[in-house]
Amino acid sequence: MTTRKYEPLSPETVAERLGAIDAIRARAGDPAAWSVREVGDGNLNLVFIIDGPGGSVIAKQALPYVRLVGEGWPLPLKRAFFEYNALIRQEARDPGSVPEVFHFDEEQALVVMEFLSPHVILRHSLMAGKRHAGLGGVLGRFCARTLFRGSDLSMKTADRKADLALFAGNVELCDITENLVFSDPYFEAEMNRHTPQLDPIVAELRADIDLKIAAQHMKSAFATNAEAMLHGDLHTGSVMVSDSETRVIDPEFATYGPMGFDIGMLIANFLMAYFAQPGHAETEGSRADYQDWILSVVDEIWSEFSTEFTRLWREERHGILYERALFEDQGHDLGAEQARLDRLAAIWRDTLGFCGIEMHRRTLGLAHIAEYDQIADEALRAQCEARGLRLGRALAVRRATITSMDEVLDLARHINQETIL
Ligand code: SR1
Ligand code: MG
Repeated sequence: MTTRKYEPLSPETVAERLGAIDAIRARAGDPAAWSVREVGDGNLNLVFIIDGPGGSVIAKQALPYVRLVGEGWPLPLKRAFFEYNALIRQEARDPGSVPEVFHFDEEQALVVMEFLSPHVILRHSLMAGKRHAGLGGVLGRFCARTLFRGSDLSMKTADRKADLALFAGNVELCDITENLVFSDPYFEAEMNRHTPQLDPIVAELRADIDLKIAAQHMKSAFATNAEAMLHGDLHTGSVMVSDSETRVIDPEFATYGPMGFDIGMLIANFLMAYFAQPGHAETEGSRADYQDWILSVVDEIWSEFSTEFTRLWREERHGILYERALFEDQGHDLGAEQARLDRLAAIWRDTLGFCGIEMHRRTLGLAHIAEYDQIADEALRAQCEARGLRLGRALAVRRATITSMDEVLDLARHINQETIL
């Protein structure tokens, strides 16, 4: 396989092309008995489940274009290289949080990894109204560990700079984020789409100078503040859950950027799932308790992130920043704590800013969320989306004055009661 020129796999060719690879045979057994399905439902790649007599594995292969749009939008295959490199770093930084990688082939843009079963994509669970104990804790700790341990707070200078250079090559995927997330929602970009009933609100948002400035400030932070290795696309479609376990998948957008980007994007997707619940309720109001649960997960993500970040700051701050020689070693423990609080406050502001912008782009841009899109009743869908847009605007523009998660959650509850359209 390694000597062969890149060629997309198909269910019919997988056994012949991958059957000789020991790492895969060891998990799936005799290739003659494999059964292969293509199950990719994301925006970019091919994903195959290989079921064999020995077990199942996932083979994920990049396509040379954006699957969602087609061959008219070419995209380099090297994103598989960034995904592989991110996965092995995330596993080292937060063991057990991501699927185990069994095989990587750079030429074929192919990562073969653990098949997570009986896990489902979290987004589907959020539409079905299913709860997962401990979810916010796992995700908050994942953010704290991968972000802290992938930053100057933890890494030695040579490793940090080598990784910064490595992930700086993920140019095209950063370009997608820079355009699709931070700019396209705020003008009539070609690939945008939105629910027609939102027209007046969309016009208002596109005329909102404070909002456009906020979006560009956040874009500037994304493009210039190389604070930590990010997952880069941490939404609820990048999380798989079972009754007892949560795993994070799909880090092909990995890059160095501000910590608040991952946390903000993640929280935004929970908040949109919150506003979407009336569109999935069995009877009117039947999802009220479930909405409370979603907000409790948001609360837990931030509180667990802060707690774990604090622990790591005190126990693992061995990188190039805020050296102990300047603080604890001189008896200035309180100074180290002050610096930690300053850093957490900056991450919080970024988190709110990125959260607000993500809520806009998933409603107005090219890439939407199933929680909204699957609401068949357009008027109801628009009402849910309008609430998300309103909260998104408040978080992005007022990110410097909203100082607690309680304020965010109260705002969400309040907006959830409003009739906007
Ligand atoms: C063209 S790619 C559109 C979106 O899909 C990915 O999941 C990212 O979120 C990207 O912005
Ligand atoms: Mg993805």
